[in-house]
Amino acid sequence: MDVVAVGVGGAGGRIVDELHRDDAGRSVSYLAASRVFDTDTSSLGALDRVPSDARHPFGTLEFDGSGADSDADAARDAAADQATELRRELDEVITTSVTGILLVAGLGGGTGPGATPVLAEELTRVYDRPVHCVSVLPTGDDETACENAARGVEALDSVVDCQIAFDNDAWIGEDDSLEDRLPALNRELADRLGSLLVAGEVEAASPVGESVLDETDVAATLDAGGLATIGHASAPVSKFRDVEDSLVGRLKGSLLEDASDMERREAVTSTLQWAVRGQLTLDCDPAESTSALVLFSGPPDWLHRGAVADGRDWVAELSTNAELRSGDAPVPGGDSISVLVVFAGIERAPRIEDLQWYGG
Ligand SMILES: Nc1nc2c(ncn2[C@@H]2O[C@H](COP(=O)(O)OP(=O)(O)OP(=O)(O)O)[C@@H](O)[C@H]2O)c(=O)[nH]1
Ligand SMILES: [Mg+2]
Repeated sequence: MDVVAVGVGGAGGRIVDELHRDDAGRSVSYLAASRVFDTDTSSLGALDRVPSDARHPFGTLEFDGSGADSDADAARDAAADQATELRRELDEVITTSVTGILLVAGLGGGTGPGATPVLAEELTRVYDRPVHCVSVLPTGDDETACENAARGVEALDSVVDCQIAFDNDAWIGEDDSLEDRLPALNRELADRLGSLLVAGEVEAASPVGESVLDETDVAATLDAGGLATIGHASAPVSKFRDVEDSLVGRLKGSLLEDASDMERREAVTSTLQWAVRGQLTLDCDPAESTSALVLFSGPPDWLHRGAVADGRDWVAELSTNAELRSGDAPVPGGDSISVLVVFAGIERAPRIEDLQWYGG
């Protein structure tokens, strides 16, 4: 897809910053442009990759440029007063080639959950493009944050096409400090979003897979609405070579085309299982999804046809109620195998039910 990413609030801005980094490192670009809106001018100033003229403070009269301090109602009112101005900042970048608008916000503070639904409503009113939101959920120890998030998820549910959820709580160990972990979490999230947004965007010169996803498959998967969760795993193919750790072994290991049928099968199967059973961005039961997507990529020799077909069947069985789209993307000369899975159209997930208890 070719998206305009719009960060709202501190977390939104930092994640859009990471999307720029991710996009710059890929051979095909998915990021047409970005904008970041915040009530806090110092958060805007601390961004790295988002161009300066793409950073816009708002609500400066109300908040004096120092953020909404978790007051989501006040942030919503400030955004509503300036909705037209904010949307106009996007007019010049939402060109005909743009296939979607990706809002990004942490829903535990004030600016994110307050302003994002207002902006989403304004954008869906004016543009005939899908509007998706990356909704970051707070950790479980702060009541105000949980209440803001519960209300934010609900307000966004009625205005955006789909919310791709990222649950900080599931990604932070008991002894971790959130602050220390944020850069790594933002990188991981940007990497998964990037992998999804480039799925189906192939370089002209690259070989075609057995079954190919195109960008309309990504849009159609997210079109299921509700919540979406992304799983991803990647492993060097050398990991699946049964070679002793010796010089001879390493030389042998570099001859990837020598991999046995069993090694190639194992590489596809275990990477898929890590993608689904490792850490999804939001924990959920795939059986709750109404649409799903799975994409296998790696060196052409390693995309074992039988294992890819079995893997697809396995995902279809887990997501029994979902329409499943799948594909493979050969990466000539690549040295790792990766699997991306998406479950969308989810209405129920344990963490969302926890949050609803606060927002009820
Ligand atoms: N994954 C991730 N989560 C973040 C990050 N920064 C903050 N969060 C989470 O998102 C929630 C909202 O934080 P911010 O985005 O800073 O809040 P805000 O929208 O700027 O709202 P105010 O500062 O109150 O105006 C916090 O409760 C954290 O759980 C980030 O960089 N990455
Ligand atoms: Mg802030």
